[in-house]
Amino acid sequence: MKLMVTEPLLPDLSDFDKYLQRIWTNKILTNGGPLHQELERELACLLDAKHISLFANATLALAVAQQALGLTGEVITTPYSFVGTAHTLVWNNLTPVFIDIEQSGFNMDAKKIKAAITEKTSAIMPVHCYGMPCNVAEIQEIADNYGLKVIYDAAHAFCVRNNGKMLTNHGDMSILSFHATKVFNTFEGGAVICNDLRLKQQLDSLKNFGIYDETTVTAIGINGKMSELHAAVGLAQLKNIKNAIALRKSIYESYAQLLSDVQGVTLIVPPASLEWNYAYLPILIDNSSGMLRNRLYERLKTENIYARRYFYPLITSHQIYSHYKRPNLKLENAANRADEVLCLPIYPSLKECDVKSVCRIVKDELAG
Ligand code: T4K
Repeated sequence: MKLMVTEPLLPDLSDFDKYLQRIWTNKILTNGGPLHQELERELACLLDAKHISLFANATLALAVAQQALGLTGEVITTPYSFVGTAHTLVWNNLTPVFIDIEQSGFNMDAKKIKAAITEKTSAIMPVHCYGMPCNVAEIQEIADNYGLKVIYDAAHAFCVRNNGKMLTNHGDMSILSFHATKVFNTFEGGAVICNDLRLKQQLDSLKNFGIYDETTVTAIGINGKMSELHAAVGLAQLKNIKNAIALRKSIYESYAQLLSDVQGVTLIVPPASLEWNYAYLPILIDNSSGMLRNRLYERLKTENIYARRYFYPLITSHQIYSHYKRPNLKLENAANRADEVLCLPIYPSLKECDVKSVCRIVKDELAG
């Protein structure tokens, strides 16, 4: 049997069916229908969000959010992310300016932001990688001092609380992904969280072609709407989400215990202030230029275990991004992390015996 890096959370079919009955009865399939509205309300409550706008996926949500904030010129971001993060900037004719991540950790190094600011900079777009919090206080202070917007790619940060506050309530906007591979999924989907009603109205307009009413179009929008079917999946998923995160936590704890005595392997240790969502299980393999990590990755594959190297290669290592690299902005930590990281399988239905098998192979390969 194959073990993949993740397996999607699926709702109980009978719960889902109740929502399908409602769609079939009221015949509203999309365009902000009743299930869409209900999911927005339920998510706002779960995530302590003032305003939330659902989208067809996080990529469209990021792109529309950048337009709603009126970003121009350059946006400071991280090379250690999914390519979609940077793609959205380029699609909006913005220039991504990549800065390094922290020496230990996975997120943008706030200390490196100032050196990247120019007269063209309009925003900072950090990523809460694996749902681990960025240095939100320092990032906000710099943004305030320089008059910049902050837009968090929080694709991994569903339901993460730090120091008692939802991580998605920082910055001007936070974007969540509800893709099949995420902690909470609507098959495909995403959302923008913000504190400003005017921005929420703008997001809602932009994701619906900029239509104001039957005869008035006020913005050059796009179709970024979430359908009623996807909202139905989301509503049915919500019934089980806390349990799903609890199961992820216990799987993380098994890994942490089983790998604790393995030399050269480092796991994320969530600080006491953090209520994490255990979205990913990245381990760092202490080695030079990724050789040992790659050997382990291949060995796991031969045993039918499909770990993933999120995020190798760095965004800036792709030819299409090479000309965005700035010689004065070194990306050494990000390059090292990309060579060290391996994300092991983690998902609510993963069995304890499978965790043991993965750890046995990790130990065996690294000892050999
Ligand atoms: N920002 C960040 C920081 C992100 O990580 C992402 C997405 C985005 C923005 C954009 O969000 P969306 O626009 O997608 O909402 C996956 C996902 O496709 C992608 O959503 C995700 N990040 C990225 C980190 O991972 P791949 O290329 O690894 O996907 P794939 O198809 O290889 O799936 C991984 C494993 O999951 C498979 O081996 C098996 C399992 N799987 C996957 C799917 C799609 C299933 O069991 N069932 C499924 O339906 O990119």
